[in-house]
Amino acid sequence: MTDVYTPPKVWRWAPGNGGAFANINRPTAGAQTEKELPIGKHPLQLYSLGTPNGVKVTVMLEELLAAGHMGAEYDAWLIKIGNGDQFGSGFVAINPNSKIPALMDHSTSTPTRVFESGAILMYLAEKFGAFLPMEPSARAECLSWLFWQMGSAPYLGGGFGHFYAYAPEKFQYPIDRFTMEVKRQLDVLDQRFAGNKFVCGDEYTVADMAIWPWYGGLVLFEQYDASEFLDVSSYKNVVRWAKEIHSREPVKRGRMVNRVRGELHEQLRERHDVSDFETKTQDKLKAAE
Ligand SMILES: N[C@@H](CCC(=O)N[C@@H](CS)C(=O)NCC(=O)O)C(=O)O
Repeated sequence: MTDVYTPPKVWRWAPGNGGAFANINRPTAGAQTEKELPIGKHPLQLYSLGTPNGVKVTVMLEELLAAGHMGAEYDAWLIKIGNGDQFGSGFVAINPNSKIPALMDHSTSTPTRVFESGAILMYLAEKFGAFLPMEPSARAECLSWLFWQMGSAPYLGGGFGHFYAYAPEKFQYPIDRFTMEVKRQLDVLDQRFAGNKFVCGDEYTVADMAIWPWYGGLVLFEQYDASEFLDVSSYKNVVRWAKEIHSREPVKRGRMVNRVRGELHEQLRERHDVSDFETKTQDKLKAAE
């Protein structure tokens, strides 16, 4: 590193010092604009975007529906975080932390808000009695991996992804620091999947749904353009598990919802009905224009 930064006594915000996310990030919380959220016809209203944190929840909802839990029908509304939708008053009322995903359950006597993807997965698993074991030891194992993901992914996204892919300049120190950590995490998973079909054992659970969009994205979908840099193909057990999860139809559908990047036929920007997968993907909407 050539430039040496000496921190001032007191840090002060200068608009624009947030790198790639400078336009939307600031050091304060709370609503910045008055904006109500739309409410659709289904019991569950999801306000999200097809990032790894968003995909966890749409995969869970599609899995619940595929397993016959029709109370999991949902409307998925698009929150454009690049435009600052997460700072509208309606969104902040559901998530004071202004981050997707956020869920409202209108089937309870007064609507229930849930934010943080791990909390949403647990809420849905408990509400429908699915994808989270009941037996205490198996449940503890599952929750351990679910919370492992919640603690680990910020090193992958906020640490490695930010400094390797998004930071305005490449600095060796943070890239070394977070690459080492992400490779360690991949090795944790690789060792786990050496003897287990799914992360908690034989059963597919919310922990797999939480881990897959992040670490599956890394080994299957060139997340951060880092496959070669991280030598992801050497984590053979993670690749085997990631492919197995991706072969599930509900996972394929969940990955399409609120997606705004990639192939047009894989982008279902808003989902209000199961038929939308056939009729409302971006390729179909564009062809009808
Ligand atoms: N721990 C949170 C993280 C959520 C999160 O970081 N969401 C990002 C998109 S993946 C976001 O909404 N960012 C908007 C912002 O930072 O203003 C969760 O798992 O729900």
